[in-house]
Amino acid sequence: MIYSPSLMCASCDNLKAEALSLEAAGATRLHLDLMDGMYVPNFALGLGDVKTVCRNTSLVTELHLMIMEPGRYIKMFANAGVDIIYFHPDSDSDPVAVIKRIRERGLKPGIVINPEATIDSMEKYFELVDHVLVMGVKPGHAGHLYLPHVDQKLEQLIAIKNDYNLEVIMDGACSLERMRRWSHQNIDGFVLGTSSLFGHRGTYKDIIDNIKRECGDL
Ligand code: S6P
Ligand code: MG
Repeated sequence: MIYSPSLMCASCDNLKAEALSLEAAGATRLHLDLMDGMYVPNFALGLGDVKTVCRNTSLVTELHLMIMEPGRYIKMFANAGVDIIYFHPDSDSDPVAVIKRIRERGLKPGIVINPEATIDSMEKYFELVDHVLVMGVKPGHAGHLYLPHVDQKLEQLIAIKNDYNLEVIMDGACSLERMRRWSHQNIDGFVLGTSSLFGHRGTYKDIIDNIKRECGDL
């Protein structure tokens, strides 16, 4: 199972130390949220933060772009050192070209499925990408409530993911209880935010160990 803490929920005063301690605590990937105030009404990490994290971890890094026209910036983010780039297909005029550009840089492409998007409308991208991030909340903020209708879409996606060799990760409102449930249903991983990791009592190691235990990984 992939456990990918979201650095926008960590202490931004010292992202290097946060990345190092999350890695030491047993995180298996690091999730980097980047916003432009246009595609979503918020801002999160910046390019400098992304570079800092990538420079200071040996973990795989996944960049979640919540920006308009992400295709313009693939080279910039590839140079920053990320391994996986997710984008929202409705944020670009030519999503297939974005996927191609990500691959040309030697990175792994992924798409993000918003709560209101149907699996059917996204299926055309499945054979082109390696990763799918399913939003359990509206993108743009941490700490929001899970939207229960996403359950049905996750089930639908999990049922076909092997046909396309896709990795499926849930982002947003991944509580301990929700992760326990989905870990038994062939999901590949979770983004850990305020619902399970940040702002909770205990060390990162204690909390991540407990999550792994609940998901049958320890
Ligand atoms: C939200 C962003 C996410 C959050 C994370 C927060 O737009 O893409 O990656 O950082 O999901 O988690 P939580 O548990 O606070 O909802
Ligand atoms: Mg995210």
